[in-house]
Amino acid sequence: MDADFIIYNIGKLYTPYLTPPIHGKEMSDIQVIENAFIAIRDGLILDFGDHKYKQYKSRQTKMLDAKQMIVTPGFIDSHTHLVHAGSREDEYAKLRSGTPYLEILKAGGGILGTVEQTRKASFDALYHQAYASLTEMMHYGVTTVEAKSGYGLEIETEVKQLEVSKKLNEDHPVTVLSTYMGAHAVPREFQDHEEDYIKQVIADLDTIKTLDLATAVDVFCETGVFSIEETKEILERAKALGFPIKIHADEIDPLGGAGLGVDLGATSVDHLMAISDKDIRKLAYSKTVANLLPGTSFYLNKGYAPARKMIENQVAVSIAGDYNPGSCPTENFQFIMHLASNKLKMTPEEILTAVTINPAYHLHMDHLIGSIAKGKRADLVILDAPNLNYIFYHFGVSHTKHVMINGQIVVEDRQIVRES
Ligand code: IZC
Ligand code: ZN
Repeated sequence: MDADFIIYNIGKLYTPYLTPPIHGKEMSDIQVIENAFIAIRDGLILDFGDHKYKQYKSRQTKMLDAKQMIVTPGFIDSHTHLVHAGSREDEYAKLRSGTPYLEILKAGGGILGTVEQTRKASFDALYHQAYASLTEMMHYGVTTVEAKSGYGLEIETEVKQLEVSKKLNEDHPVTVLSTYMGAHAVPREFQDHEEDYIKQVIADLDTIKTLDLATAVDVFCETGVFSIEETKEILERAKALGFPIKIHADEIDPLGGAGLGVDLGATSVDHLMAISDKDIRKLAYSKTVANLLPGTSFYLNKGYAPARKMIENQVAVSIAGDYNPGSCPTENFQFIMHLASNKLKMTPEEILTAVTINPAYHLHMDHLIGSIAKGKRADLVILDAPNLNYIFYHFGVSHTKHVMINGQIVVEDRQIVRES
């Protein structure tokens, strides 16, 4: 069968190949093919390997010489707060001088400041700001992004945010998956009667379901935000409606959100800087993926999640960027991957698993993306590096040479060639 596109002369092709969730020690198990090719047809991978690709070549086939560079599956950023208005550089000085993140929120700033701006922002303003961030992420090799709502904290703005994500998914080459996060903070107007806000979120879940605007539901389970009991109440309703669920868990205080996530069958539990040993053991061999966000530890100058302990205990780990205006204002996913290496002490192979097949699994997308496999989507990154180790060692820059999404080149020679 003829290919539409062939990438040839690949120095080394790296891909996970085991069935996810890939736990602990198996995360190092990566397939490496030298002098490889990938043949693509109708946006999907037709074949790949180190044998001859000539059989797939016709006069119409587009050819891309990878010039001995390396190729990996497109990176999946499985935790972002992509759609929001404004920025919070005024808080940066406070954070730097030691004011805790939760104290800023308690004083009515932080998330609530972004809520105020997002409520006021037009659909177009939100769309353009998020569009530009998405393009920046794509430049770093990200081909799928999860985007949470949670800056409305009332149904109109939550719907506006989710509709922006939906339109971005339609217009932008990057795949955008939406998560409803009405339980991101308690809005100012409910500060004295938080229980009514929980009721509101639970009622709004029905609306989100009816409008089909989200593929998952998330809750910020943290001191001063939502307790374990409140998180459970909201997520049990979400589950009853058929939503996959996830939790911002044990980020600052060890409340036990990770353990709750396993009990409820969450697809992922995210952050986990303060996770207990008991909850690490609960996560071991489970279907709940530990989604670690080292960029947040870096920016907030906090401790890092105990990734090595999790991997040694057979937890399935993924890594995400957490792009947001308050605790991780960067779209540089390759820097996040460097932090996973330098601070979480993960190996290059573990990190590759953690940014491809494991996030694909917890986003329920592993049948389509997350590895280089026949029949999967041709979402690929060609990196200007001699081997996988190099991209973690040479940090702070983008190693991306070309990016392909759905069989189309979207970044060519470091330039964005297709934005929509
Ligand atoms: O806007 O501060 N942690 N949510 C939970 C965030 C960070 C986003 C923000
Ligand atoms: Zn988050």
